[in-house]
Amino acid sequence: MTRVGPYVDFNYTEWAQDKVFVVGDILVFKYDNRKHNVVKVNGTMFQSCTVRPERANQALTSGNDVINLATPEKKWCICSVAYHCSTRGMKLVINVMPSPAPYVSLLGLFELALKKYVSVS
Ligand SMILES: [Cu+2]
Repeated sequence: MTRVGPYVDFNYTEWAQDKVFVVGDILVFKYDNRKHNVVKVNGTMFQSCTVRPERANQALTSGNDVINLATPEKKWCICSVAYHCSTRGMKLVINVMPSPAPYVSLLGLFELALKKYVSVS
């Protein structure tokens, strides 16, 4: 489980840089919901810190928001309150990697192939 604090003036991009997120991880945003929110946005909205109304309606506002990282993709989240995103650094982008499971089965295939080769020779 990875926790992201409710910090303003904190460099989330830097914080996320050395963290590896994989499918199955859970991202928890804990914050004072009278001051902040969490909006999932796309890359363009992330860059400009603007949120289209339809996204704003889907803002997470519980103060204890759980995001299941279910698919390998880039995820962008910002706080859309006041200028928290553009001037206080409340924006987070992470890269969700595929879960290690496929590599395990690939290794299994490789071992099978290796055994077959050995038995033939
Ligand atoms: Cu905020």
